[in-house]
Amino acid sequence: MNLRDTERLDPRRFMALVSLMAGAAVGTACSSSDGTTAGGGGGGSAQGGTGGAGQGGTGAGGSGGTPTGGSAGQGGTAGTGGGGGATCSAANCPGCCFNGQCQPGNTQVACGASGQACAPCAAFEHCPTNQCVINPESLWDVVAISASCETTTGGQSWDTGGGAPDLRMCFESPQGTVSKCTKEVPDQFNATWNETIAQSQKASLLMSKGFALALYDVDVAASDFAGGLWNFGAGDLQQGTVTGDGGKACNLTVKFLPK
Ligand SMILES: [Ca+2]
Repeated sequence: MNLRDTERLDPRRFMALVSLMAGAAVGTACSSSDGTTAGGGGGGSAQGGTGGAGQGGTGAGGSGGTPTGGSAGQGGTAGTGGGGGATCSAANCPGCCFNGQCQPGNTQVACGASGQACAPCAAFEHCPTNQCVINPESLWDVVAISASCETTTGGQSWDTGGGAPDLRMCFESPQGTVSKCTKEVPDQFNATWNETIAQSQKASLLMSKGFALALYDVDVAASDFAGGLWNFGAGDLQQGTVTGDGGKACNLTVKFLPK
């Protein structure tokens, strides 16, 4: 049918024909629309399937092989490094060695230098320069242990009319200023006290020159200086027990006890 045919149609048939053509057009449009939708849906499914398969394949390939192999190789290298650590020594470690590993070597619990084995310091020590030294803040008790005197002092008898000295030991801080003394042991050339005459003294004070331990022969008029110890150093504190006479007739023994 063409328009020339429709020109010969009577109006009623023409309208019927127009309605029929409109219906066909709508039908075609609906059919076309459905097809397109169905096609689109199908495409979407196809794309989803392809995408999923592709990703799955890629993932399996990635995790499966080559990267894992590479990691294993690195593990082997690390093992070699551990072997090197086992030979921690002065050649490769300025600090100290612990379990084959080089440590800084400047802590109270792991102190040392030049590849030495790490060692802990005593509680009264610290390790600022890779060796254990007295911590100036550490606290100590000072114990008067004993004294032992010659029978004369400077060729003279100890007391008027002869006899032995009357001994007591004193903690002086600063030197020359008596802080605390032991009890007096009268008329003896030797005395033993084991008395604490200073408590909780800082090492920084004990290692200074402003502190002394002095032994006196107690007299009614004025006590005579009979021996003394002063100018203590870190070695004295580490040694603990110190004996000396200060150039006088009596030896005295003291002990430093860390708190
Ligand atoms: Ca006396």
